[in-house]
Amino acid sequence: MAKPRNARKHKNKAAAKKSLRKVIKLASARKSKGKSNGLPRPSSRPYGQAGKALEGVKILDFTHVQSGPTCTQLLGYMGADVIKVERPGVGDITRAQLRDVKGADSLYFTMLNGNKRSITIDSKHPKGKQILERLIKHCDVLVENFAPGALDRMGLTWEHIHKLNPRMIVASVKGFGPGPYEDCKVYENVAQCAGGSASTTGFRDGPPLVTGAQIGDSGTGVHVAFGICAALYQRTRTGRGQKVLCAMQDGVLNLARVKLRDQQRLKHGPLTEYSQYAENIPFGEAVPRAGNDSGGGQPGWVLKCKGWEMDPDAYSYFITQAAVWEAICDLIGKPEWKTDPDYAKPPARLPRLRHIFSTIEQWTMTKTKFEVMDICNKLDIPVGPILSMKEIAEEPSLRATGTVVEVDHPTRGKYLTVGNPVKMSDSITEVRRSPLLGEHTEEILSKVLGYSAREIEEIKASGAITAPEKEKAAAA
Ligand code: CAO
Repeated sequence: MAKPRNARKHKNKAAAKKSLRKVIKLASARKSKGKSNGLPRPSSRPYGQAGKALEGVKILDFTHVQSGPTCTQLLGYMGADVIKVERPGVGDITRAQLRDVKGADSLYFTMLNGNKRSITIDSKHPKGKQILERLIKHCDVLVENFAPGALDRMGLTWEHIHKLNPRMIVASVKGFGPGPYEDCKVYENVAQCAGGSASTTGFRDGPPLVTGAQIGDSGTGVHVAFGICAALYQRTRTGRGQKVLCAMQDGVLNLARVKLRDQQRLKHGPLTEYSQYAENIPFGEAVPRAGNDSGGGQPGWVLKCKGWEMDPDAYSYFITQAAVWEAICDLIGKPEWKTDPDYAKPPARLPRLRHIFSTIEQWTMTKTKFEVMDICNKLDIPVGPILSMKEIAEEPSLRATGTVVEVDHPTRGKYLTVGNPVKMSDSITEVRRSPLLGEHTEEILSKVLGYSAREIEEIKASGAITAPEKEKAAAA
């Protein structure tokens, strides 16, 4: 039976309205997609309250000593959930190294393992392996710095990990990359020597020197953290993990690259900014040690300041930057050097740098290093006081920015640590103390991996997360 005309008209109108609404919705979705590139709209939350940069990223931290822990602590500072796996009863070897408080975790450990949770697992125990495999499935990144081959010997080859979790990023620190030394164990100073830092550090007439900054360990940890963040970003497109490797030799060389620059410059003549040139001492085939010469194009040197006779750190670094040469001449009472052809232009000054710096030192010795800083900075002359670790520890501005942080610890009390040196306006770092050995074992087994209370009791009884009494006693 035919419908009444009115009813049909009504239905057509409603359908037309519906399809119009659909078109408008589609168009506006396309429009907003086009505007935001398909990415989330900017958060309306105030800066610093929209979570942390790496929130949601889960790190299986299989690191020890310094290089790996530096990396995972930085990731923790950025908001990642870092689960540190340690050997039952012993833990990271640094817990007991260079101990200053009897029975408490050392500063070596506590200052490199903040913002982490600790679980003890015997990775060679069959049940321990099962737990590790669950962690691999749960986490985004595995970071390790075992000796070459150790991870494979645990049965955790790249192929196996990738099969368990194709999205997992496996990041490693090793001493050397593929080549003649790839199987060697490496510590900080070995890397400084192999990466070109030691041969170019120190005074020309002395032996090679290692630096106080841990460029081999901590420096490589920073490089790996960078690699992990890049791999996480790439994974958003590819959907798969990858291996990330930074060899300590390569990390040090990256930081010493200006010396490889100078090695190549040597072919074209002497390195005129090195004091050796001013002293008329011929250059050999390799970049020499340059004492306190500046590594850049502006000559510099360390100069004594008032009190140097008693205070080993009463020194200032002074840079004779060409742009402020006239101000330097006025400051040190040598206005005639502004026009003297032997001093007025940088190339003329190069053979006279020794005399120039000793003349400037006559002036700096009349001032404290902080007075030198105040006076010179007003004139735009680049200088730097040689700060002792005591001065750095007590410096209020470093406390205010969170670069030096005091943390409370249940067994050792308060200690200072270095907070996040990278400041971000929308990812604020809260520094948390390092965990006690195995402090979060049960929490991770139950809340992260979903083991039941009965299963946890079985795991405990199996010996996979607890150490034999002998080992516990040795570690205490
Ligand atoms: N359960 C059971 N066994 C564990 C374990 C756990 N949770 N964690 C580690 N182990 C085992 C490893 O499997 C390894 O056993 P195998 O030798 O049988 O394979 C053993 O502990 C020792 O590991 P390691 O060889 O890495 O440690 P080491 O003290 O002998 O060497 C270091 C230390 C740093 C020289 C070496 O790890 C290395 O060269 N790492 C790479 C470079 C690096 O990071 N160096 C910087 C260190 S900071 O100065």
